[in-house]
Amino acid sequence: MHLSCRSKAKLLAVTLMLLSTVTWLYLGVGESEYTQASKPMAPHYLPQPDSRQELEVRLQAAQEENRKLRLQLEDLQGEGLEVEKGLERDNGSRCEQRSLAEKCELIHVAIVCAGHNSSRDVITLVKSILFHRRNPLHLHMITDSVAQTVLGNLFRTWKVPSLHISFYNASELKPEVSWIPNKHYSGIYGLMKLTLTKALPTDLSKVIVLDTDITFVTDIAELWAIFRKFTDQQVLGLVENQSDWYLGNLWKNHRPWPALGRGFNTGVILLLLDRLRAIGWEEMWRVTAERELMSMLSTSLADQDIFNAVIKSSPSLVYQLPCYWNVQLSDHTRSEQCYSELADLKVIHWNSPHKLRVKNQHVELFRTLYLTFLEYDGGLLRRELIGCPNDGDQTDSQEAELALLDEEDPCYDFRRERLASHRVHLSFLPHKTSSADPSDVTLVAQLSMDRLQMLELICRHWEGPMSLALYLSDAEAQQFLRYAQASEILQSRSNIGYHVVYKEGQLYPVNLLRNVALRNAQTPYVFLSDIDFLPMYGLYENLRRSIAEQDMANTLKALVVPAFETLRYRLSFPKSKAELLSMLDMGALYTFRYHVWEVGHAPTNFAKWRTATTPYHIEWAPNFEPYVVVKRDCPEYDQRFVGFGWNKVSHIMELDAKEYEFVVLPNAFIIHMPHAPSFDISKFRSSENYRQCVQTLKEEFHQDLSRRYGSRALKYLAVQRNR
Ligand SMILES: *[C@@H]1O[C@H](CO)[C@@H](O)[C@H](O)[C@H]1NC(C)=O
Ligand SMILES: *[C@@H]1O[C@H](CO)[C@@H](O)[C@H](O)[C@H]1NC(C)=O
Ligand SMILES: *[C@@H]1O[C@H](CO)[C@@H](O)[C@H](O)[C@H]1NC(C)=O
Ligand SMILES: CC(=O)N[C@H]1CO[C@H](CO)[C@@H](O)[C@@H]1O
Repeated sequence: MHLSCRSKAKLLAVTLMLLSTVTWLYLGVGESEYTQASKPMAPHYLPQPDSRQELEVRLQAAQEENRKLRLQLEDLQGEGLEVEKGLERDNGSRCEQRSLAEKCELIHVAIVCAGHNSSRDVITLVKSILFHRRNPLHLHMITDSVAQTVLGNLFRTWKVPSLHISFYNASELKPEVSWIPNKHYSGIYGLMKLTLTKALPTDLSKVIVLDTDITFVTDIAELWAIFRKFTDQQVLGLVENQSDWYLGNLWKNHRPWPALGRGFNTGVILLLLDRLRAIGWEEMWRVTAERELMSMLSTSLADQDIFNAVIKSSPSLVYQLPCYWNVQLSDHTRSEQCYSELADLKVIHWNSPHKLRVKNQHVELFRTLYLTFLEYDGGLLRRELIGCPNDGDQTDSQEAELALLDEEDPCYDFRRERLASHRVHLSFLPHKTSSADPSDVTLVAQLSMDRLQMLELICRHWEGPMSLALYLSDAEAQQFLRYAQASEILQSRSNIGYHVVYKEGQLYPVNLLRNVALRNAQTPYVFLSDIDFLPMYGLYENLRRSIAEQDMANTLKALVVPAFETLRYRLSFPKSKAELLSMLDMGALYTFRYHVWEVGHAPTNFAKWRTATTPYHIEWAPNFEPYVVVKRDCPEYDQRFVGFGWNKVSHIMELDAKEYEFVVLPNAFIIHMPHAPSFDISKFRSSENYRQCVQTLKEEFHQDLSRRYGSRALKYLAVQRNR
């Protein structure tokens, strides 16, 4: 079937509109569910039964959408190519004939990225590039320390084949541009684009430079191919600025930097690095900037002003790119005039700190495109086969390990889950925990979407730092972002690290999540809690004092915080130990899991705790799983335990094997709030196979312990045999 370009554009539009409806419906449900929780609440807890099932259903719907969208977009691309081939012959088309890069040619892209917000934005850009690309890619990231940590970790865990990443330290480039006064929101980082000839490796001859607020609608290889059209003089490929800024007539006495006509936009740049180096680019922009600054005092548009001033003096340096390579959506632009057909559109540039709130007749469509990539399952992008040599060895070794697994093994699902590689986005929201307190302690916990409403509650009970791992899909991560940004309570806190672990596979990777939260705590001590617990008021202060009093720095101790539970959805939270004890006597509270799993906390010795006024030592016993405060460098959780069962018990056992001393705190407590049973618990209760598998994993864990800790660990094997 041959579609004309016009019908191709229409099909694209219809597809996206349809998707947009689904997306907003989907988000709408999510929002109404959480607005309830964002209202101020007394220390009561409102249950959300069935939310898990709803979530499952919604998730499946979203995944289905992802799949459909992908197929549709791929169809369009396939047809597009055929159409274009046909048109080459019979001429007279509005579709630009497209020439691509060589097959398997490595495409280089440079991006300056600093801070938490840009680290999030750039992922959407990268997803849109990966979605359309057919070539191996090398990303050159100029980053500050925040972005380097976030993105370094993200790409390492993402494991996209045929994607190479290099990081360059932005702090080291600062002196090159910090002398330039600048008023643009991109700050000093925008100016760093001027220094790329120096910052990037000298053997790199050309690079595409992109702002973080860009979305690709086509294969980046098409843009790369344009380098071939440069004449001998040309070193920069740029799109004209689509606003009237540089015409200098926006308001009275508006005096922009000098530019050729409307000037050029630097959101998308083709940089011919080797020739720029040869003509002395560095000297050229510096001299120009110094000269202009004598009369201009500062730049308004950062690097863009300087690029334009250089071009004004040497117009022959520029290859003017067709404007659809950078459709700029900012306040006073005339972006619609740029493309006559939606199908011509190649790159959308949001071009404003207030993304998505700009005027353009197609803005709904653009918004949908943007949201699509925002929520697109990044995991799908790693399965793309590029078919070029040296496609990521990582995937090969992972596949080799997977291949070794026996599918007949009743624990196959567990073992496979353990090999799954989850993308991890550390510090999804800005935060800083810099504390000089040597006794400082971070609350460590993990959660998924259905426990989001606990965050504000915990914030009311714990003012100290928190490190939280969130298990989310890409779409849920955006819901979480909106939730967090709308919550006054969460916004008022800068000491919470939210680390997103993206969903993959069928089983809940509980210990992976705990380890992500644990490893990314930034204080010397951690309180290993669970998201369903509310700490007593003042626990943060209490723990820091206890850490100092117990000389935790010079001893190997685990401080036990006794755990209680309420089965009541509305609980007036006890303000003191005395109040707690009387509620215990009245049956408003119980010791944790009293009815279902008493052994889990029995060693805490609640009878003794009632009257204790000083910390007391207790002995480990089988199945003990208390909530403890330990040094941050404690052993990690064993990730073979996924889903429900034995995930915490194994950790406490290992602390015991390492000879941690368990000490119960007499004036500290936490209370578990009720909730509907989680998905994995139901599975555990209903499946004989699941239980047997946990048993098998337990045995393997015991064997590992004795291997690592020798005769000391024999007691665990003995315990197991006696059961
Ligand atoms: C191709 O298009 C050009 C410009 O639209 C036109 O002048 C030319 O006659 C066309 N050639 C053929 C073979 O149709
Ligand atoms: C990051 O984004 C948030 C929400 O949009 C905003 O309030 C904050 O100022 C941004 N931070 C920086 C450093 O731009
Ligand atoms: C980047 O450079 C700065 C200044 O030279 C240095 O303090 C910092 O540790 C470097 N960061 C990384 C991640 O190498
Ligand atoms: C690339 C670009 O759009 N540059 C500037 C053009 O002018 C507007 C002002 O109207 C600036 O906001 C843009 O940054």
